[in-house]
Amino acid sequence: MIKKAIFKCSSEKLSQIPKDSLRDIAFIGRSNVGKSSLINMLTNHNGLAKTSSTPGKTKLINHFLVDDRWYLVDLPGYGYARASKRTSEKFQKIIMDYVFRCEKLHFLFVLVDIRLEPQPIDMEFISMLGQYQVPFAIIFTKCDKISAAQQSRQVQIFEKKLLETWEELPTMMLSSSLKSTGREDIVSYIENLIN
Ligand SMILES: Nc1nc2c(ncn2[C@@H]2O[C@H](COP(=O)(O)OP(=O)(O)O)[C@@H](O)[C@H]2O)c(=O)[nH]1
Ligand SMILES: [Mg+2]
Repeated sequence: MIKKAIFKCSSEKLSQIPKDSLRDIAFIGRSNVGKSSLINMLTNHNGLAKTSSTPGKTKLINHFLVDDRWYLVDLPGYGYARASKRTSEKFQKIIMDYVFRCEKLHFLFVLVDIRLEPQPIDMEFISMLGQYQVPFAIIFTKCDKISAAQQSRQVQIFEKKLLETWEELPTMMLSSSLKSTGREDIVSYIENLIN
């Protein structure tokens, strides 16, 4: 259970993130995927991460100190650059620096909108996580928007897509911030990572 979550700092570059030895558990996904809503739901703290219906608002790395033990990290969204751009331009420099070069990062949750077909930018990002061996799991968001049957269908389609390039599937969890679905699963998963 998460008892206390407090805002620690916003960073626009790696040199500004906390310098202590506490581990980072970070959340990333395309803009508008429901990242801020999920963070607020997990921490039971409605105003913690700012939610917005305007995509692409968060450009900074936000650290929240949880129970004085670990950092929950809200990363900027990706997915608004055109597909023709090079990878390094598609994902902002700060995302590249943090996700692929920062040792403070202990585990990454990649958020995926359950309603969408597998998006090339998500698949590309996930395959880079494989190349760089960044430990991650997938959280499907906004599950309240479709039926249980549709949810399993969407997950199956996603799994099939992943199995085109991956031998093993990562952990996948379902969530709805609106209904607080997935809260216990995700929080206990994090507790296992931290303990
Ligand atoms: N129905 C539903 N809407 C959601 C859910 N999570 C987020 N949203 C909505 O999706 C929009 C984007 O959410 P936000 O958390 O700001 O996304 P972010 O850009 O990834 O941080 C907002 O209008 C939210 O109210 C969810 O679980 N269910
Ligand atoms: Mg946000």
